[in-house]
Amino acid sequence: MIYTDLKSFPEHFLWGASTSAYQFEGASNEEGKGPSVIDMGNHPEGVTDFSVTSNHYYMYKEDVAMMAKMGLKAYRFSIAWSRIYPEGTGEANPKGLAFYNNLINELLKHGIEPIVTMYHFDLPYALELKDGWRNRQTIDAFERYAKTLFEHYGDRVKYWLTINEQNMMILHPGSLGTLDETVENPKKSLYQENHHMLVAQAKVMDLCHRLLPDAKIGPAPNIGTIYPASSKPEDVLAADTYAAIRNWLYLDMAVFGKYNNVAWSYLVENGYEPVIEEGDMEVLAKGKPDFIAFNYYTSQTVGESLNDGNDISHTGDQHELVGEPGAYRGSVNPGLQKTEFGWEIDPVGFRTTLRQIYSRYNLPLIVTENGLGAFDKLEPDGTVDDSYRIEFYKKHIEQIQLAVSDGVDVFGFCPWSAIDLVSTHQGSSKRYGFVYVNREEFDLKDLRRIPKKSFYWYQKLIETNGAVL
Ligand code: BGP
Repeated sequence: MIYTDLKSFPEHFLWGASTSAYQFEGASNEEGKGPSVIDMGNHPEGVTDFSVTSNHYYMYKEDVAMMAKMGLKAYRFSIAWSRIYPEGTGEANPKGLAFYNNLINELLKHGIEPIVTMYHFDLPYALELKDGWRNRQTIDAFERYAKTLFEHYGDRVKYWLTINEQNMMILHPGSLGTLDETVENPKKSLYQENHHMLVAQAKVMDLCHRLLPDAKIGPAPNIGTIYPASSKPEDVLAADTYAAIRNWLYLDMAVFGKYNNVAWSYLVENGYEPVIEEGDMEVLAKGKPDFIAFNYYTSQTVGESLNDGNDISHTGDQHELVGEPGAYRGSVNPGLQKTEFGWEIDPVGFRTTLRQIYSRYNLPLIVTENGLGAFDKLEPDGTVDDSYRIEFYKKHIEQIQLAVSDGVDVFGFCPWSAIDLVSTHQGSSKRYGFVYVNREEFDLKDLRRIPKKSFYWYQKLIETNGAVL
Protein backbone atom coordinates (compact mmCIF):
# COMPACT_ATOMS: atom_id res chain seq x y z
CA MET A 1 0.00 0.00 0.00
CA ILE A 2 1.30 3.44 -0.91
CA TYR A 3 0.50 6.48 1.24
CA THR A 4 0.37 10.08 0.10
CA ASP A 5 1.14 11.14 3.66
CA LEU A 6 3.20 9.03 6.01
CA LYS A 7 2.57 9.09 9.75
CA SER A 8 5.46 10.47 11.82
CA PHE A 9 7.32 8.34 14.32
CA PRO A 10 5.64 8.39 17.75
CA GLU A 11 6.76 11.21 20.01
CA HIS A 12 8.79 9.21 22.54
CA PHE A 13 10.11 6.68 20.05
CA LEU A 14 13.08 4.82 21.53
CA TRP A 15 15.85 5.36 19.02
CA GLY A 16 18.52 3.08 20.40
CA ALA A 17 21.23 0.57 19.63
CA SER A 18 22.15 -2.90 20.88
CA THR A 19 25.04 -5.03 22.07
CA SER A 20 25.43 -8.26 24.00
CA ALA A 21 27.73 -8.98 26.93
CA TYR A 22 29.96 -11.71 25.49
CA GLN A 23 30.44 -9.86 22.21
CA PHE A 24 31.24 -6.49 23.73
CA GLU A 25 32.47 -6.58 27.33
CA GLY A 26 35.64 -8.67 27.27
CA ALA A 27 37.05 -9.38 30.77
CA SER A 28 35.52 -12.78 30.18
CA ASN A 29 37.64 -14.43 32.82
CA GLU A 30 38.13 -11.47 35.14
CA GLU A 31 36.55 -9.75 38.13
CA GLY A 32 34.94 -12.91 39.43
CA LYS A 33 33.12 -13.84 36.23
CA GLY A 34 32.59 -17.55 35.62
CA PRO A 35 32.95 -19.10 32.17
CA SER A 36 29.96 -19.37 29.86
CA VAL A 37 29.19 -21.91 27.16
CA ILE A 38 30.39 -19.33 24.64
CA ASP A 39 33.76 -18.94 26.39
CA MET A 40 34.19 -22.70 26.41
CA GLY A 41 32.96 -23.24 22.85
CA ASN A 42 35.08 -23.87 19.77
CA HIS A 43 36.14 -20.91 17.70
CA PRO A 44 36.51 -21.32 13.98
CA GLU A 45 40.09 -21.06 12.78
CA GLY A 46 41.19 -17.53 11.93
CA VAL A 47 38.62 -15.95 14.21
CA THR A 48 39.30 -14.26 17.55
CA ASP A 49 37.81 -15.51 20.80
CA PHE A 50 35.61 -13.49 23.16
CA SER A 51 38.15 -12.76 25.90
CA VAL A 52 38.73 -9.05 25.11
CA THR A 53 36.26 -8.15 22.34
CA SER A 54 35.79 -4.36 22.62
CA ASN A 55 36.92 -4.12 26.25
CA HIS A 56 33.68 -2.40 27.20
CA TYR A 57 33.88 -3.74 30.75
CA TYR A 58 36.75 -1.33 31.36
CA MET A 59 35.65 1.38 28.92
CA TYR A 60 31.95 1.62 29.67
CA LYS A 61 32.02 5.28 30.72
CA GLU A 62 33.65 6.32 27.48
CA ASP A 63 31.21 4.13 25.55
CA VAL A 64 28.15 5.58 27.24
CA ALA A 65 29.48 9.09 26.58
CA MET A 66 29.77 8.15 22.90
CA MET A 67 26.20 6.81 22.89
CA ALA A 68 25.01 10.02 24.51
CA LYS A 69 26.82 12.04 21.86
CA MET A 70 25.05 10.01 19.20
CA GLY A 71 21.79 11.01 20.90
CA LEU A 72 20.59 7.51 21.80
CA LYS A 73 17.32 7.46 23.70
CA ALA A 74 17.79 3.79 24.65
CA TYR A 75 20.55 1.23 24.89
CA ARG A 76 19.84 -2.47 24.76
CA PHE A 77 22.54 -4.60 26.35
CA SER A 78 22.68 -8.00 27.96
CA ILE A 79 23.77 -9.03 31.41
CA ALA A 80 26.19 -11.94 31.51
CA TRP A 81 24.53 -14.50 33.75
CA SER A 82 27.93 -15.93 34.76
CA ARG A 83 29.19 -12.48 35.76
CA ILE A 84 26.35 -12.31 38.29
CA TYR A 85 26.39 -16.00 39.22
CA PRO A 86 29.75 -17.53 38.24
CA GLU A 87 28.32 -20.97 38.98
CA GLY A 88 24.94 -20.21 37.43
CA THR A 89 23.38 -20.27 40.87
CA GLY A 90 24.72 -20.16 44.44
CA GLU A 91 26.72 -17.09 45.48
CA ALA A 92 26.44 -13.86 43.52
CA ASN A 93 29.58 -12.02 42.42
CA PRO A 94 29.61 -8.54 44.02
CA LYS A 95 31.85 -7.09 41.30
CA GLY A 96 29.49 -8.29 38.60
CA LEU A 97 26.51 -6.77 40.41
CA ALA A 98 28.41 -3.51 40.79
CA PHE A 99 29.39 -3.37 37.12
CA TYR A 100 25.82 -3.42 35.81
CA ASN A 101 24.72 -1.12 38.59
CA ASN A 102 27.30 1.43 37.48
CA LEU A 103 26.46 0.95 33.82
CA ILE A 104 22.75 1.53 34.44
CA ASN A 105 23.49 4.65 36.50
CA GLU A 106 25.81 5.97 33.83
CA LEU A 107 23.11 5.49 31.18
CA LEU A 108 20.47 7.21 33.27
CA LYS A 109 22.84 10.08 34.00
CA HIS A 110 22.93 10.66 30.24
CA GLY A 111 19.17 10.24 29.82
CA ILE A 112 19.48 6.88 28.05
CA GLU A 113 16.80 4.27 28.81
CA PRO A 114 18.37 0.90 29.67
CA ILE A 115 16.78 -2.13 27.98
CA VAL A 116 18.15 -5.28 29.55
CA THR A 117 18.42 -8.71 27.94
CA MET A 118 18.70 -11.27 30.71
CA TYR A 119 20.18 -14.07 28.66
CA HIS A 120 21.91 -13.68 25.30
CA PHE A 121 23.33 -17.13 24.41
CA ASP A 122 25.89 -17.20 27.26
CA LEU A 123 24.62 -19.86 29.64
CA PRO A 124 26.98 -20.30 32.62
CA TYR A 125 29.27 -23.22 31.83
CA ALA A 126 28.78 -24.58 35.36
CA LEU A 127 25.13 -25.19 34.45
CA GLU A 128 26.08 -26.77 31.14
CA LEU A 129 28.21 -29.26 33.11
CA LYS A 130 24.95 -30.28 34.78
CA ASP A 131 23.23 -30.74 31.40
CA GLY A 132 22.29 -27.11 30.79
CA TRP A 133 18.75 -26.61 29.55
CA ARG A 134 18.24 -30.36 29.30
CA ASN A 135 18.06 -30.27 33.08
CA ARG A 136 14.88 -28.80 34.55
CA GLN A 137 16.88 -27.32 37.42
CA THR A 138 18.15 -24.71 34.99
CA ILE A 139 14.60 -23.30 35.02
CA ASP A 140 14.98 -22.63 38.76
CA ALA A 141 18.46 -21.20 38.26
CA PHE A 142 17.12 -18.77 35.65
CA GLU A 143 14.30 -17.72 37.92
CA ARG A 144 16.70 -17.09 40.78
CA TYR A 145 19.03 -15.10 38.51
CA ALA A 146 16.08 -13.06 37.21
CA LYS A 147 14.93 -12.34 40.75
CA THR A 148 18.39 -11.04 41.60
CA LEU A 149 18.32 -8.73 38.58
CA PHE A 150 14.84 -7.46 39.44
CA GLU A 151 15.87 -6.83 43.04
CA HIS A 152 19.08 -5.02 42.19
CA TYR A 153 18.09 -3.07 39.09
CA GLY A 154 14.30 -3.07 39.02
CA ASP A 155 14.11 0.36 40.63
CA ARG A 156 15.72 1.81 37.50
CA VAL A 157 15.24 -0.64 34.60
CA LYS A 158 11.77 -0.45 33.06
CA TYR A 159 12.26 -2.67 30.01
CA TRP A 160 13.31 -6.30 30.32
CA LEU A 161 13.93 -8.90 27.62
CA THR A 162 13.93 -12.52 28.71
CA ILE A 163 15.89 -14.59 26.16
CA ASN A 164 17.61 -13.43 23.00
CA GLU A 165 16.80 -15.44 19.87
CA GLN A 166 15.67 -18.60 21.58
CA ASN A 167 14.57 -19.82 18.14
CA MET A 168 18.12 -19.50 16.78
CA MET A 169 19.49 -21.43 19.76
CA ILE A 170 17.21 -24.30 18.75
CA LEU A 171 17.37 -24.07 14.95
CA HIS A 172 21.06 -23.18 14.58
CA PRO A 173 22.60 -24.38 17.82
CA GLY A 174 26.12 -24.99 16.43
CA SER A 175 28.03 -22.13 18.00
CA LEU A 176 25.47 -21.13 20.62
CA GLY A 177 26.16 -23.83 23.15
CA THR A 178 22.82 -25.62 23.06
CA LEU A 179 23.64 -28.65 20.92
CA ASP A 180 24.56 -31.92 22.62
CA GLU A 181 25.67 -34.38 19.97
CA THR A 182 26.30 -37.12 22.49
CA VAL A 183 22.61 -37.75 23.10
CA GLU A 184 20.72 -40.29 21.04
CA ASN A 185 18.38 -37.82 19.34
CA PRO A 186 19.99 -34.34 19.43
CA LYS A 187 17.01 -32.63 17.85
CA LYS A 188 14.53 -34.10 20.29
CA SER A 189 16.84 -33.01 23.04
CA LEU A 190 16.94 -29.47 21.63
CA TYR A 191 13.17 -29.26 21.71
CA GLN A 192 13.24 -30.43 25.31
CA GLU A 193 15.65 -27.57 26.04
CA ASN A 194 13.29 -25.31 24.16
CA HIS A 195 10.38 -26.38 26.32
CA HIS A 196 12.35 -25.74 29.49
CA MET A 197 13.39 -22.29 28.24
CA LEU A 198 9.75 -21.49 27.45
CA VAL A 199 8.69 -22.51 30.95
CA ALA A 200 11.57 -20.49 32.44
CA GLN A 201 10.58 -17.46 30.38
CA ALA A 202 6.94 -17.70 31.46
CA LYS A 203 7.95 -17.92 35.13
CA VAL A 204 10.20 -14.90 34.82
CA MET A 205 7.56 -12.80 33.04
CA ASP A 206 5.14 -13.62 35.83
CA LEU A 207 7.76 -12.86 38.49
CA CYS A 208 8.54 -9.53 36.88
CA HIS A 209 4.88 -8.50 37.05
CA ARG A 210 4.63 -9.52 40.69
CA LEU A 211 7.86 -7.82 41.82
CA LEU A 212 7.87 -4.80 39.51
CA PRO A 213 4.34 -3.74 38.62
CA ASP A 214 5.58 -0.74 36.59
CA ALA A 215 8.16 -2.63 34.53
CA LYS A 216 7.55 -4.21 31.14
CA ILE A 217 8.92 -7.50 29.93
CA GLY A 218 8.89 -9.46 26.66
CA PRO A 219 10.63 -12.15 24.62
CA ALA A 220 13.22 -11.32 21.93
CA PRO A 221 13.24 -13.93 19.17
CA ASN A 222 14.60 -13.49 15.65
CA ILE A 223 11.56 -13.09 13.40
CA GLY A 224 11.53 -12.72 9.63
CA THR A 225 8.75 -13.18 7.14
CA ILE A 226 8.83 -16.40 5.11
CA TYR A 227 8.09 -16.29 1.39
CA PRO A 228 6.95 -19.19 -0.76
CA ALA A 229 9.37 -19.95 -3.62
CA SER A 230 6.44 -19.59 -6.04
CA SER A 231 2.67 -19.16 -5.98
CA LYS A 232 2.29 -22.93 -6.30
CA PRO A 233 -0.06 -23.92 -3.45
CA GLU A 234 2.42 -26.53 -2.20
CA ASP A 235 5.13 -23.86 -1.88
CA VAL A 236 2.74 -21.52 -0.08
CA LEU A 237 1.90 -24.29 2.33
CA ALA A 238 5.59 -25.06 2.91
CA ALA A 239 6.22 -21.38 3.72
CA ASP A 240 3.36 -21.50 6.21
CA THR A 241 4.83 -24.64 7.80
CA TYR A 242 8.28 -23.11 8.10
CA ALA A 243 6.86 -19.86 9.54
CA ALA A 244 5.14 -21.93 12.24
CA ILE A 245 8.36 -23.79 13.08
CA ARG A 246 10.70 -20.80 12.89
CA ASN A 247 8.58 -17.91 14.13
CA TRP A 248 5.19 -18.67 15.60
CA LEU A 249 6.10 -21.59 17.85
CA TYR A 250 8.06 -19.15 20.01
CA LEU A 251 5.71 -16.19 20.01
CA ASP A 252 2.47 -18.18 20.26
CA MET A 253 3.84 -19.77 23.39
CA ALA A 254 5.02 -16.47 24.87
CA VAL A 255 1.71 -14.70 24.16
CA PHE A 256 -1.02 -17.39 24.09
CA GLY A 257 0.69 -19.93 26.35
CA LYS A 258 0.22 -22.83 23.95
CA TYR A 259 2.12 -24.70 21.29
CA ASN A 260 1.36 -23.61 17.75
CA ASN A 261 -0.64 -26.47 16.21
CA VAL A 262 1.42 -26.82 13.00
CA ALA A 263 4.71 -26.65 14.90
CA TRP A 264 3.47 -29.20 17.42
CA SER A 265 2.35 -31.59 14.66
CA TYR A 266 5.80 -31.25 13.10
CA LEU A 267 7.42 -32.13 16.44
CA VAL A 268 5.20 -35.17 16.90
CA GLU A 269 5.62 -36.37 13.31
CA ASN A 270 9.41 -36.28 13.67
CA GLY A 271 9.53 -37.70 17.19
CA TYR A 272 10.89 -34.42 18.61
CA GLU A 273 8.06 -33.58 20.98
CA PRO A 274 9.21 -32.63 24.48
CA VAL A 275 8.05 -34.14 27.72
CA ILE A 276 5.58 -31.74 29.29
CA GLU A 277 5.35 -32.14 33.03
CA GLU A 278 2.28 -31.62 35.13
CA GLY A 279 1.81 -27.94 35.82
CA ASP A 280 3.91 -26.72 32.87
CA MET A 281 0.94 -25.67 30.75
CA GLU A 282 -0.50 -23.67 33.66
CA VAL A 283 2.82 -21.88 34.10
CA LEU A 284 3.01 -21.21 30.38
CA ALA A 285 -0.50 -19.80 30.33
CA LYS A 286 0.23 -17.50 33.27
CA GLY A 287 3.36 -15.73 32.01
CA LYS A 288 2.36 -12.92 29.66
CA PRO A 289 4.54 -10.39 27.85
CA ASP A 290 3.80 -6.66 27.78
CA PHE A 291 5.38 -6.20 24.37
CA ILE A 292 7.21 -8.19 21.72
CA ALA A 293 10.84 -7.46 20.98
CA PHE A 294 12.31 -9.03 17.88
CA ASN A 295 15.47 -9.07 15.80
CA TYR A 296 15.12 -8.73 12.05
CA TYR A 297 17.98 -9.21 9.62
CA THR A 298 16.21 -10.65 6.60
CA SER A 299 13.38 -12.74 5.22
CA GLN A 300 13.66 -16.33 4.06
CA THR A 301 12.21 -18.21 1.13
CA VAL A 302 11.20 -21.85 1.05
CA GLY A 303 9.44 -24.23 -1.28
CA GLU A 304 7.81 -27.61 -1.05
CA SER A 305 9.93 -30.45 0.29
CA LEU A 306 10.45 -33.01 -2.46
CA ASN A 307 11.92 -35.60 -0.12
CA ASP A 308 14.55 -36.44 -2.72
CA GLY A 309 17.55 -36.06 -0.48
CA ASN A 310 18.15 -32.44 -1.47
CA ASP A 311 16.04 -30.70 1.15
CA ILE A 312 18.77 -30.24 3.72
CA SER A 313 20.95 -27.23 3.18
CA HIS A 314 21.94 -26.06 6.63
CA THR A 315 25.08 -24.00 6.63
CA GLY A 316 25.17 -23.30 10.34
CA ASP A 317 24.62 -19.61 9.68
CA GLN A 318 21.16 -18.50 10.77
CA HIS A 319 20.34 -16.49 7.68
CA GLU A 320 21.42 -18.76 4.88
CA LEU A 321 19.49 -21.53 3.17
CA VAL A 322 17.48 -23.95 5.25
CA GLY A 323 15.51 -27.05 4.50
CA GLU A 324 14.04 -30.09 6.19
CA PRO A 325 12.85 -33.27 4.51
CA GLY A 326 9.10 -33.63 4.58
CA ALA A 327 8.54 -30.03 5.64
CA TYR A 328 10.17 -27.38 3.41
CA ARG A 329 13.12 -26.75 1.15
CA GLY A 330 15.37 -23.69 1.29
CA SER A 331 15.31 -21.46 -1.74
CA VAL A 332 17.02 -18.30 -2.94
CA ASN A 333 14.99 -15.15 -3.46
CA PRO A 334 16.20 -13.96 -6.86
CA GLY A 335 14.95 -10.41 -6.33
CA LEU A 336 17.17 -9.67 -3.34
CA GLN A 337 20.75 -8.47 -3.09
CA LYS A 338 23.08 -9.95 -0.50
CA THR A 339 25.49 -8.54 2.05
CA GLU A 340 29.21 -9.31 1.81
CA PHE A 341 28.45 -12.17 4.16
CA GLY A 342 25.72 -13.72 2.04
CA TRP A 343 22.65 -12.53 3.96
CA GLU A 344 19.79 -11.36 1.75
CA ILE A 345 18.80 -7.71 2.18
CA ASP A 346 15.04 -7.23 2.39
CA PRO A 347 13.70 -3.94 3.77
CA VAL A 348 10.16 -4.51 2.44
CA GLY A 349 10.15 -7.88 4.21
CA PHE A 350 10.78 -5.88 7.40
CA ARG A 351 7.46 -4.05 6.99
CA THR A 352 5.69 -7.33 6.25
CA THR A 353 7.25 -8.85 9.37
CA LEU A 354 6.14 -5.91 11.53
CA ARG A 355 2.61 -6.19 10.17
CA GLN A 356 2.46 -9.95 10.62
CA ILE A 357 3.61 -9.88 14.23
CA TYR A 358 1.32 -7.01 15.15
CA SER A 359 -1.81 -8.37 13.54
CA ARG A 360 -1.18 -11.76 15.10
CA TYR A 361 -0.54 -10.61 18.67
CA ASN A 362 -1.74 -7.03 18.96
CA LEU A 363 1.04 -6.05 21.34
CA PRO A 364 3.44 -3.09 21.08
CA LEU A 365 6.62 -3.96 19.18
CA ILE A 366 10.24 -2.98 19.57
CA VAL A 367 12.99 -3.94 17.13
CA THR A 368 15.99 -5.07 19.17
CA GLU A 369 18.35 -5.89 16.28
CA ASN A 370 18.72 -5.02 12.62
CA GLY A 371 21.94 -4.11 10.87
CA LEU A 372 24.60 -4.71 8.29
CA GLY A 373 27.79 -6.69 8.88
CA ALA A 374 30.62 -5.41 6.68
CA PHE A 375 34.41 -5.13 6.37
CA ASP A 376 34.62 -1.45 7.33
CA LYS A 377 37.89 0.31 6.64
CA LEU A 378 39.66 2.91 8.73
CA GLU A 379 41.10 5.44 6.27
CA PRO A 380 44.53 7.02 6.78
CA ASP A 381 42.80 10.32 7.62
CA GLY A 382 41.09 8.60 10.58
CA THR A 383 37.57 8.39 9.11
CA VAL A 384 35.34 5.44 8.29
CA ASP A 385 33.03 5.84 5.33
CA ASP A 386 30.25 3.29 5.80
CA SER A 387 27.77 4.88 3.39
CA TYR A 388 26.49 1.38 2.54
CA ARG A 389 25.33 1.02 6.15
CA ILE A 390 23.51 4.35 5.97
CA GLU A 391 21.74 3.15 2.80
CA PHE A 392 20.81 -0.09 4.56
CA TYR A 393 19.33 1.76 7.54
CA LYS A 394 17.55 4.35 5.43
CA LYS A 395 15.72 1.62 3.58
CA HIS A 396 14.83 -0.29 6.73
CA ILE A 397 13.75 2.72 8.75
CA GLU A 398 11.55 3.91 5.86
CA GLN A 399 9.79 0.58 6.13
CA ILE A 400 9.22 1.06 9.87
CA GLN A 401 7.58 4.38 9.08
CA LEU A 402 5.40 2.67 6.49
CA ALA A 403 4.47 0.05 9.08
CA VAL A 404 3.63 2.84 11.53
CA SER A 405 1.41 4.29 8.80
CA ASP A 406 -0.17 0.83 8.47
CA GLY A 407 -1.20 1.21 12.10
CA VAL A 408 1.48 -1.01 13.63
CA ASP A 409 2.39 0.05 17.18
CA VAL A 410 6.22 0.20 17.17
CA PHE A 411 7.85 2.00 20.07
CA GLY A 412 11.55 1.57 19.42
CA PHE A 413 14.39 0.64 17.11
CA CYS A 414 17.68 -0.67 18.52
CA PRO A 415 19.93 -1.61 15.62
CA TRP A 416 22.91 -3.92 15.89
CA SER A 417 25.28 -2.62 17.02
CA ALA A 418 25.94 0.53 19.02
CA ILE A 419 29.70 0.14 18.76
CA ASP A 420 31.80 -2.48 16.91
CA LEU A 421 31.95 -5.82 18.66
CA VAL A 422 32.88 -9.39 17.86
CA SER A 423 30.51 -11.20 15.52
CA THR A 424 29.17 -14.48 16.81
CA HIS A 425 30.15 -16.34 13.67
CA GLN A 426 32.81 -14.28 11.89
CA GLY A 427 34.95 -12.55 14.51
CA SER A 428 35.91 -8.90 14.74
CA SER A 429 36.36 -8.25 11.02
CA LYS A 430 32.60 -8.44 10.47
CA ARG A 431 31.66 -5.04 11.85
CA TYR A 432 28.21 -3.68 12.66
CA GLY A 433 28.74 -0.58 14.81
CA PHE A 434 28.12 3.13 14.40
CA VAL A 435 31.49 3.48 16.13
CA TYR A 436 34.67 1.82 14.93
CA VAL A 437 36.84 -0.01 17.46
CA ASN A 438 40.47 0.13 16.46
CA ARG A 439 41.50 -3.50 16.62
CA GLU A 440 42.05 -6.31 14.18
CA GLU A 441 41.21 -9.95 14.42
CA PHE A 442 44.22 -10.81 16.61
CA ASP A 443 45.99 -7.48 17.01
CA LEU A 444 44.21 -5.50 19.73
CA LYS A 445 45.94 -2.23 18.80
CA ASP A 446 44.64 0.58 21.01
CA LEU A 447 40.90 -0.26 20.91
CA ARG A 448 40.25 3.43 20.24
CA ARG A 449 36.63 4.46 19.50
CA ILE A 450 36.14 6.31 16.20
CA PRO A 451 32.66 7.47 15.07
CA LYS A 452 31.85 6.27 11.55
CA LYS A 453 29.93 8.26 8.96
CA SER A 454 26.78 6.37 10.02
CA PHE A 455 27.25 7.72 13.55
CA TYR A 456 26.65 11.30 12.39
CA TRP A 457 23.80 10.21 10.15
CA TYR A 458 22.02 8.39 12.99
CA GLN A 459 22.63 11.35 15.29
CA LYS A 460 20.78 13.62 12.84
CA LEU A 461 18.00 11.09 12.38
CA ILE A 462 17.44 10.88 16.14
CA GLU A 463 17.57 14.66 16.50
CA THR A 464 14.69 14.99 14.06
CA ASN A 465 12.79 11.93 15.37
CA GLY A 466 13.19 10.21 12.02
CA ALA A 467 12.10 13.15 9.90
CA VAL A 468 15.42 13.47 8.03
CA LEU A 469 15.95 10.07 6.51
C1 BGP B 1 21.97 -12.17 16.07
C2 BGP B 1 22.51 -12.23 17.48
C3 BGP B 1 23.60 -11.23 17.77
C4 BGP B 1 24.52 -10.93 16.60
C5 BGP B 1 23.78 -10.82 15.28
C6 BGP B 1 24.69 -10.77 14.07
O1 BGP B 1 21.53 -13.44 15.73
O2 BGP B 1 21.49 -12.00 18.42
O3 BGP B 1 24.27 -11.67 18.91
O4 BGP B 1 25.60 -11.77 16.59
O5 BGP B 1 22.89 -11.88 15.08
O6 BGP B 1 25.14 -12.05 13.76
P1 BGP B 1 26.63 -12.35 13.34
O7 BGP B 1 27.46 -11.86 14.47
O8 BGP B 1 26.70 -13.83 13.17
O9 BGP B 1 26.85 -11.62 12.08
